[in-house]
Amino acid sequence: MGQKHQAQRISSLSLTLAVQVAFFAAIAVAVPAIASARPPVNEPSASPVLPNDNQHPAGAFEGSALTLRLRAARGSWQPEGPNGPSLSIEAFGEGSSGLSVPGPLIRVPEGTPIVASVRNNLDATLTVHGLCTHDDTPCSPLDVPAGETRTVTFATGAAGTYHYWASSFGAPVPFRELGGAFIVDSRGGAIQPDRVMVLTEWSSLHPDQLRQVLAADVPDRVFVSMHPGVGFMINGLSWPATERLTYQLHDTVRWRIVNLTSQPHPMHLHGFYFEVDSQGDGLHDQPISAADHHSVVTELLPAGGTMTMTWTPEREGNWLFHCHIMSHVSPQRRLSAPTDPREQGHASHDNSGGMAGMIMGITVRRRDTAPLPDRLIESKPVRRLRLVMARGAAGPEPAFGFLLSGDGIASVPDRVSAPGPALVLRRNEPVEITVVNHLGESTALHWHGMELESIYDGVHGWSGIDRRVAPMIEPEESFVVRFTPPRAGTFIYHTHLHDQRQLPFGLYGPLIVVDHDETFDPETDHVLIVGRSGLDPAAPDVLVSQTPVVLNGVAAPEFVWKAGTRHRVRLINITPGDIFSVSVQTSQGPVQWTPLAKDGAPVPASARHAVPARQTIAVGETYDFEVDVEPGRRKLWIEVRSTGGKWEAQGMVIVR
Ligand SMILES: [Cu+2]
Repeated sequence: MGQKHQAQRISSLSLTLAVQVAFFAAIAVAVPAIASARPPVNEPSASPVLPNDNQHPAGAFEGSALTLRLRAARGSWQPEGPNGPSLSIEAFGEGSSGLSVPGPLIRVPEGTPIVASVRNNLDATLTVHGLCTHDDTPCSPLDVPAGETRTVTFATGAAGTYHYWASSFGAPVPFRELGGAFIVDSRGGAIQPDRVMVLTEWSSLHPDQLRQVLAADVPDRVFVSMHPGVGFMINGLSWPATERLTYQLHDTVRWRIVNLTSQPHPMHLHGFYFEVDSQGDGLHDQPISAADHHSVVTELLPAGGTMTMTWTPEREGNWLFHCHIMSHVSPQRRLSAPTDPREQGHASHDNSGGMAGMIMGITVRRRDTAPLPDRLIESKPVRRLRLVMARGAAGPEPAFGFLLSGDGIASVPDRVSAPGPALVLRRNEPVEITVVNHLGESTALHWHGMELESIYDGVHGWSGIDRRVAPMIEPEESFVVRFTPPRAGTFIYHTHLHDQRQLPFGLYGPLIVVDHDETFDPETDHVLIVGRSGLDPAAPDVLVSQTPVVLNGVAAPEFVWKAGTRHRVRLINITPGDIFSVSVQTSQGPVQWTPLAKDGAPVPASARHAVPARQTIAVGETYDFEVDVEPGRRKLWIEVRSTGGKWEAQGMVIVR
């Protein structure tokens, strides 16, 4: 099967999955936060469910075949560590030994015969998915009645990153904790060291409630009305209890990410680019050919999807890998003691950076013999800028924004800009930005996509080296950030406070880096930055999807583009948690554009050709396109829709 055909097949499979899980789509952004303070009471007799770091394959070899004995049972799980709440959940274990989240790791060389038995110690029939050969044949689920055991024998199929999962209430997609990674290593050749991360999603709803959700016309509304607690975990733990990964400078880091949740997750790596080596749907895995490789800082992992990624830590210090959907990482996802967003200013003393949920912390250490990491070359003239974070117009809700001044900025602005102004830097030119906080509340500022030193990365209480970590920027204080952008492209600056308030109040802006010989010409270079504005008045602590989507800060912006010339469009999504489809079109449908870059890195040559101007973009992603606008007057429309087709915002472009 051809590369392209295969890729299409995978994306259509993902699409089917996406349709199946549409009822879950709005759940995580709409969950009332404080409800998560009520986890179910621990069952005193329940066996413990331990986190699984996926470093020890399950099963035993009998001859050349792997014999695997899975057991499903109810147990007691502490995803926030030994001091956190105990949750009664259904989980898999191996043989008669302990239960774990994720379930036991299945990891075998390609071609290994597998004899897998599943013992069901739950009180309902268990439907098990994914215990199949990974090839083009369909995978029939295995039903295991309560109290019984079923055995299947199958071959591995192709090498890749897969998963298995089960449900005791007929869930149509991977959901909850009954599941694990299924890795098939290539036959022959050394196995490269890697780590496997399984993402799971917990909710406090019991199976009867979930069946009601499944049967509802508007399932997310029913889900929210039940006020569930919700959590997001990596390898069975929620930040800050997640495992800390430590690497040496210049290591090659390989990760396999397995999404066993009903939600897509735009996964973002701070400070470094990564390459996506393969993408799959749990049953199939498609390697990405070397010619199609490209570097990203954020990759959208579909619900039930998998990816394999590689990166190289080039600078020491503390870094993060996390989902960029705010409600998957906000402090409201803490099950033990959800933090009141308004208390966030005082939370800088703990080690959570004001976050919880789907986050991994990474520490990069210097080898003794390693060359010094790139530092600001002090002998070069440094451009000095001042970026003031301030309140704008008074009203029932604060409007937050920025004032930019300094070297190369023509005049000091007389009013606060929300979102912030395009901060235009030059590649390889050192810059020093003094960030001043006049907000009247604490904040932190992250330079999204920028390859800089850890201390300047903007995660308060975490970014930095050893004990020298970035502080929270307290009211009326400032923080000086220094970096030298190594590549030209489209990036973002945004608050790193995940209190669900500062971002929609306007604390974000475009960060543009131009090459030595380029100038940023707003006549032909257009930034389209998508965000959301304000809070839902009915739920002041929680952002729900009814808040307005804004394009460059307004619902219906107007642009003037010069006719008969080539334009560049820089598309940025920095909503709290949306995945949108953005198009540029006439009444006849989308115009044509040519992809240039994603996340500030060039797209592969194979993608540089004119395509209809429509792009799916998740929060934390940026895309650059080139558009040739024909001579003559006309109108173009920039449309922002949900991936389900719902209209969200629209900009008008007058071409003349
Ligand atoms: Cu997420």
